[in-house]
Amino acid sequence: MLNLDDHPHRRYNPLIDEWVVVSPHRTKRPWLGQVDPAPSDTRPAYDPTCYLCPGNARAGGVTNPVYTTTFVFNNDFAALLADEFSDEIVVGYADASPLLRAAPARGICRVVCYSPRHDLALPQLSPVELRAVVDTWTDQYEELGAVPWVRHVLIFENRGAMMGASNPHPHGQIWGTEFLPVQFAREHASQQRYFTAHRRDLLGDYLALELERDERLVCQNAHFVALVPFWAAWPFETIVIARDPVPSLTALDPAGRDGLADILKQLTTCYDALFATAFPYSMGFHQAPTDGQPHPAWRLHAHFLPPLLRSATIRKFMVGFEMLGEPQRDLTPEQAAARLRALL
Ligand code: H2U
Ligand code: ZN
Repeated sequence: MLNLDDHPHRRYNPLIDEWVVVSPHRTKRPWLGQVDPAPSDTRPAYDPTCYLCPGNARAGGVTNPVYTTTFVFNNDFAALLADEFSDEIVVGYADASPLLRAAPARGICRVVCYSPRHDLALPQLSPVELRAVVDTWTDQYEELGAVPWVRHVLIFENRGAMMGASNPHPHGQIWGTEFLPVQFAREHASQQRYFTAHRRDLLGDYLALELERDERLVCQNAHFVALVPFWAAWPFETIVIARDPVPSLTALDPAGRDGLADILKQLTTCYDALFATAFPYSMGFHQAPTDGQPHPAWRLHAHFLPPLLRSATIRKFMVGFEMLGEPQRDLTPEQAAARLRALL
């Protein structure tokens, strides 16, 4: 029988219909790589040169208000524009070869500062402050989703220079788009397919399995569960799943919002403790498209995709086989979950 703790194998990711190679036998190999000390991270509460701190000028020339809670603004260097659309453009593409396809991409890009404090991050925010972040995300999902042509809203955060964050001030981004981005579209299709076949939602069934097996759970509360998915590609990747069949942030009641704030604090605290560093990651929420339709196939969840593997400076590279073949990991998701759980 295939022993998932010992034998090289592949695991299936039903959310995006992809496979990942797991090589558990390799975690026993000797490690000769260097382990560097964690980079020191001492920041002032206010940085006069930070373009996100209250009262400071941004690169675009606008001055931030002296905000005291969260603060949202339109990205001064937005990747997508709201007015970049006309029938003329679309007609132009109609003549192109199927091998030279293009499509208009309309969008609204915003930046959300989580706190006026330059030196804090999600794990250091108080439950009340974290709840304000959850409320802001929810309002933004609702507001951008209400724009008639916006069909999808992605709330995400790049944390740390390793993940390309341009500034350590605690912040994330929100992109409302007319198109459904590919990763989201895959999850959308998978969840729809599953719901059509079973009349139950994919992540609800998956969560029930994980709660029963108790092998990959990291932390939980009455409203959310954080776990290392069976098919995790990044070493310490996690997924945060709503216990109730809520398709989006807007469907959470006040207790659910507090629950989300709490699970984010628990999980990011574990992460920072793992390698005694401000743990870098890309994280983001997947939720129902904003097309005004009911979405019973959808369950609100967040993905945390952190690159670190062995220490504050030794990361997993998704290169070679991963880029040209499919993702590969050594540490098993079960081992990763046990290590994170031990830090609670
Ligand atoms: P990241 O750290 O995740 O890259 O997000 C920072 C965003 O902030 C980035 O998209 C925007 C950048 O365009 N930005 C402004 O809108 N105004 C500024 O003054 C600097 C950065
Ligand atoms: Zn700042």
